[in-house]
Amino acid sequence: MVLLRKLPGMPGWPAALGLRLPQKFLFLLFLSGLLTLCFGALFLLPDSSRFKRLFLPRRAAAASSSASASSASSSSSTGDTELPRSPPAAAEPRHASSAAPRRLRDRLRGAARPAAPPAHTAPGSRPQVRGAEPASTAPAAARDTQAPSRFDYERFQQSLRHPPRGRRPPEDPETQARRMKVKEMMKFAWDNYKQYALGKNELRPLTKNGHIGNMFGGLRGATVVDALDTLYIMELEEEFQEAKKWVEKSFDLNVNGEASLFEVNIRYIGGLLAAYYLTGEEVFKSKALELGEKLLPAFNTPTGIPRGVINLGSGMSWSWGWASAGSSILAEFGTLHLEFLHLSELSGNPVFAEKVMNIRKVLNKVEKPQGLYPNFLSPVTGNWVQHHVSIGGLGDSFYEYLIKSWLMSDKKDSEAKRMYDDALEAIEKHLVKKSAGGLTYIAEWRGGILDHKMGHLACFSGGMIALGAEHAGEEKKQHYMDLAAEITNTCHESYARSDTKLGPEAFRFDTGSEAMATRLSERYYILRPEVVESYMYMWRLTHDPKYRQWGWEAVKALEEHCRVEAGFSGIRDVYSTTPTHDNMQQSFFLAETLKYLYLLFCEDDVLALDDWVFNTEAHPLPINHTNFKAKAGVQ
Ligand code: DMJ
Repeated sequence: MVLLRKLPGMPGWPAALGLRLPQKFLFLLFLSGLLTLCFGALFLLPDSSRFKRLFLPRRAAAASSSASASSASSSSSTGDTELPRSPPAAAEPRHASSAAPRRLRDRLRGAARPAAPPAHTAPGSRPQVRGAEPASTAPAAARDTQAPSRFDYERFQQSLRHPPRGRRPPEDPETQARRMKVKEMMKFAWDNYKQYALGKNELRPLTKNGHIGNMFGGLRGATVVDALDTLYIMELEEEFQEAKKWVEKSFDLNVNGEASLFEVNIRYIGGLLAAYYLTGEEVFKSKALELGEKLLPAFNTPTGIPRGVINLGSGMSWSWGWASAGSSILAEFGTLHLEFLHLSELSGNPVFAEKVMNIRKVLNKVEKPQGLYPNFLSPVTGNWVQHHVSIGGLGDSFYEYLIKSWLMSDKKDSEAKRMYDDALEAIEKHLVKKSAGGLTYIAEWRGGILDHKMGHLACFSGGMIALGAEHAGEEKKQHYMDLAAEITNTCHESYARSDTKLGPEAFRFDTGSEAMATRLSERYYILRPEVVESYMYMWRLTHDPKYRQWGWEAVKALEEHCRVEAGFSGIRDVYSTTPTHDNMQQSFFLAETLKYLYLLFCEDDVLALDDWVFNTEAHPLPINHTNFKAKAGVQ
């Protein structure tokens, strides 16, 4: 108004309209009211985030839209130097409204459909944590920023066949006591981490301080994020709230360091996704989506096969120095599928699903020696770099994610199933062997020559083969169940034959040794989960009590040799009755080892296998009973 009156040759509006003083006053009042109304309306309009970016300082606007992957990408293209550095993947179609076909978007808007009646009503079927707020009851402003995805959390909850924490504790008192013992171990591990290392990545239980390491590119709190779902499932409510509070207040994603794409995905993205699906707390979803965006530049290679290392700040990525000829690792680029489909599901942005579907395309194109998948692939040419095959380290979770992709798609992703079946057949033909003492093991393959060694990591395969056996053709079912049982038995032997009753990092079947480490450098145990993971699956799928017994042996050994004054520590030699400690409480001990042990002593409806698949860090991700939109990518 002031400006208008001063413009040369232009009288002020009221004067121009020939108004007197009281009328002028009334007119001004009316005009200022009108202006206030218009300004307010901009913020109330359905798609107001665009206007918010105009009016709010850039940083605040970016924060308000970080809940949606697509809006995050648009704010990163502003060129504002105060914003987190934008990944150079901006050319990707990220926004659901522009890139996703209408059909997909419509399916995302599940709200229009009538909600199915709840499949269960027992306590635990709804978020039980204080302050939990399902997505559909989030404040209007928060809903605005998530408009592209509109993931219907309540509908998802209703699709579950069992409450995630089950309906009742085990009836038999011994099993119940064992379950409570594992819960106590988890509380002990968490309490000590909280006291001495909260915000660091791991606890050093001997020196009572934190460890940061260089695997997570400056991200902190690996133990917090890895522990969230275990705390929730074990009903450690207070501890869960402590962990959640840390994520809300202190989990900073604006970091600038070199991260392992694989580790960030399985621990952080997997942990956050699981925490979101279990509780409906928006903070977990928005952090997972924001972090997922930061991983995308790793896929900018000639083939789309991601490189192993990424700087989360600059988006630059490269291959591990130790990986031959700049290659990418099978178990790393092959262990993204489950999490990335969920990122697309929750964000409404198909880009994540597209990235992992492309990996599959490349793998299907390249020739497999004897039907096997070597561990090193060039992200430039899409060819194998070395013919080393292993179901342990470097290969392991690639196979795991094939069968789990099929299960997670509610058995619709037949391509994944076919790839798994073919891979397992080749593994059985070329790598599965029987020792002189009758133990079945899976050897490693180096250009056609067998290395008769099995790593602790390879012991997850008992559980995986059992999980797949359930769904194999009639003629193969029993055969695969037997194979799974034999491998799990061999892994148990590697524990039983040590002085601590804990297994070594690798054990061999050559030079007269059977299921024992022969090299000093392979005698350590770092609280790994794979053996008890297989016990858990074998128990669930056979109900043979020996698996619970073996799990209990592991609990006792952990208590005796790994529990120290301020937490749990790995040990350097499983064959020593007085082992020295490595002073490290790994985050996967809380995410996996203790979770699988706990589930071993639960009823089958706790994180039931017909509702959930576990990612390779034991974070539960839901099976797509309600027709996840990302499945379109699969088709
Ligand atoms: C975990 O981080 C995951 O299970 C991964 O797949 C392999 N190794 C560790 C635990 O041993």
